[in-house]
Amino acid sequence: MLDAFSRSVVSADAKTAAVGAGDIAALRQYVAEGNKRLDAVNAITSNASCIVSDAVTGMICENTGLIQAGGNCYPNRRMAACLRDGEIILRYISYALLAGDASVLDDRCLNGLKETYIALGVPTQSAARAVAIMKASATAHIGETNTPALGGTKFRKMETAQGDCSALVAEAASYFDRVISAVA
Ligand SMILES: CCC1=C(C)/C(=C/C2=NC(=C\c3[nH]c(/C=C4\NC(=O)[C@H](C)[C@H]4CC)c(C)c3CCC(=O)O)/C(CCC(=O)O)=C2C)NC1=O
Repeated sequence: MLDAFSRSVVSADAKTAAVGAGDIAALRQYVAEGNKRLDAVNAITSNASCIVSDAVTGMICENTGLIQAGGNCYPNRRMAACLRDGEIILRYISYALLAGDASVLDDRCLNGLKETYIALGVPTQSAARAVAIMKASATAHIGETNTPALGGTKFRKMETAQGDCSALVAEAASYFDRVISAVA
C-alpha cells in the first residue's frame, strides 16, 4: 500500500532518479492543502452509514426484484451482506482519499472483487449503480453542494472552511469511478 509520498519514492527509484521537481511540487500541494483533505475524508466518514443506506435503498427502488425471492438482496442475510459491502467499499475509498493514492483501494478491496461477485451471483451492474449513488452523495458532501431538496429529512451541511475543494471532489470521484470500472 502506497501514499502520495511513498508513491513518489517508488516511482523515482524505478527510474534510479532523485524525486523530481514535479513530484515535489505535487507533494507541497498535498501538504499545503492537508486540512482540506482531512475535511473531505471527514465528510465521507461522518456520513458513511447515511451514504451507504441511501445508495442501497436507491439501487433497490430502481430494481425491486433485488429484494424478492431470487434477488441478490433477498433474504435478510444477503441484504446485510450488501450493506456491509457498501460500508467496506466506502471505507477503502476514504483511505485512498486520505493517502492521496488508490493502491490501498486496489490491493485490499478491489483485487478479485468482480470474480467474487460473479461466483456468488451478485449482480455487478447493480453494485456499480449503488457505488454511483454513493459517489453522488459523497462528492456533494465534500463539495458542499448538498441541498435540502436533495438531502430531504437527512439533510446535513458539513461545517468546513471556505475554499475551493474542486480538486478533492474530482479526486474522490475518481476513486468511486475506479470501483465502478473494477466491478462492472
Ligand atoms: C476486503 C474487503 C472485502 C470485500 C470487498 C468483500 C466482499 C464480499 N462480498 C461478499 C458477498 C456478498 N455481497 C453482496 C452484495 C450485493 N448484493 C447485491 O444485490 C448488491 C448489488 C450488492 C450490495 C451493493 C451480497 C448479497 C453478498 C452475499 C452473497 C451470497 O452469499 O449469496 C463476499 C462473500 C463472503 C461473504 O458473504 O461475506 C465477499 C468476500 N469482503 C471483504 O472482506
